[in-house]
Amino acid sequence: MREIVTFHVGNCGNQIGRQFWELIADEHGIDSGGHFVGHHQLQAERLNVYFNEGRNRFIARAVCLDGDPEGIARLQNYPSGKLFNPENMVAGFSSNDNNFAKGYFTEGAELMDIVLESARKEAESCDLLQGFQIVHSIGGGTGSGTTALLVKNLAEEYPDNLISTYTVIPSPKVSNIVVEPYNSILGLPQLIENTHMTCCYDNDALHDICVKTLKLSAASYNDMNFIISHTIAGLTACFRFPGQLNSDLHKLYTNMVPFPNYHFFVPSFAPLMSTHRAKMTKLTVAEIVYQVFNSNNWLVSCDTARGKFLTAAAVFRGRMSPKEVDVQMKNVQRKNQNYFVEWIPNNIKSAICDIPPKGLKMSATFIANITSVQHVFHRLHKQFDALFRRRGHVHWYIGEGMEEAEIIEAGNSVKQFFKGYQGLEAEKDSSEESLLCGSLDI
Ligand SMILES: Nc1nc2c(ncn2[C@@H]2O[C@H](COP(=O)(O)OP(=O)(O)OP(=O)(O)O)[C@@H](O)[C@H]2O)c(=O)[nH]1
Ligand SMILES: [Mg+2]
Repeated sequence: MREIVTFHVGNCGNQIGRQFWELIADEHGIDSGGHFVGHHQLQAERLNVYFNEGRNRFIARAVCLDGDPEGIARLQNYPSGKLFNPENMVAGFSSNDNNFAKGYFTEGAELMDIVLESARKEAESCDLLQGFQIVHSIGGGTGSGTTALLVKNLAEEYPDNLISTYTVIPSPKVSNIVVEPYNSILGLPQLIENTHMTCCYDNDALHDICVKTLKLSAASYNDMNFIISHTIAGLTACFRFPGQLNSDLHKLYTNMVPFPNYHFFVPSFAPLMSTHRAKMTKLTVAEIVYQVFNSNNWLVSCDTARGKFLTAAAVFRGRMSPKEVDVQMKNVQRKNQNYFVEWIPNNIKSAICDIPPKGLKMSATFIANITSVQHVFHRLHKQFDALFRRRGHVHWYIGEGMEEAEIIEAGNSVKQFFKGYQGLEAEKDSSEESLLCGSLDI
């Protein structure tokens, strides 16, 4: 069996991570005590990809870390807390105060030996480890700094394994922590260099989905995490249930990433509808396909019509006709040929997993390696630049041993990175200019 080790880092990582495990435990028939109570062979067949089998019960193969001990205590106090191995719960003495430098150089760094030791134990007990997945927010001190350090160490120690991250991007619509652009810009270079796949979850887009699409009165973390954890469960359904396409991290990596550094994915999920609309809408394959390509369902704020798809993958869940899926997906590609780079043939892969998520008859999760993701980096860099030009708040970072030159270097490397996306788009023919302000024809 090809196993995956999961890390939750910081408050956000642990909240979303917990919800992810609750969802997949339920899908595999594991109760909160870790006992298998499922009714179907399919639920058990690939359980070992994510769960360790202990004496009479299954345990999440997860390492949960947070500078803040209360975050870890909270996690353990949930009914699902028993799914986790207490030896893999790593807490510091206090939060890293929204400071990348604390998470990377000082307080977070002190936890790294314990974290890596837990990871080693997990990796050694695997039959054939395929890689790691990390859930975190790049805005927090622990989520940015300690994740960056973790990724660096994992890349050095496990050069043959893949590292994927589920990365929450900060937005002023959701958080008022002024130094988040610093943390993001300082954390991104490690993600660019040392991870293989990064699925971005932009709180800006998630906020708008909650308020505008789902018509909720406000966007709470719980609501946003519900969407995020469902897309992680959707994407990993191919790893967790039998099937051929994108059935492990390596296959997904091969299909999705044409150039190693350009591995930042924009996810979308369907169905996403207000309760009112859900009552009026018949859920069909056509509706699901319409929604995943609709930028209102994209979990990153970027204009789909201002980019090109390098690659994409969709995971449909539920009982549906494969032919219908194929027809609908081909239809979108045919109508929007100009939005797909022509030099990667068959660049959208669709997999179908018969088992729908709980409470739905069908769903789809989609990830796009699309050049418009650059706009998120651009946005973060702009916010960073406005602060850094005035050296605002820099002393917090210098005080933890960072040098100004390191901040400058991180800023330059992110800038260079997002300019690289423009190079990938450069082949656009001029006839596309008229489409720039439009949207995909679905
Ligand atoms: N979507 C989502 N975003 C969150 C959640 N919790 C925090 N965030 C966002 O993540 C950023 C803060 O990161 P945290 O995870 O709270 O910080 P941390 O990693 O624990 O780091 P420190 O507390 O500074 O040590 C902000 O941009 C928040 O808006 C969550 O549960 N869901
Ligand atoms: Mg915290």
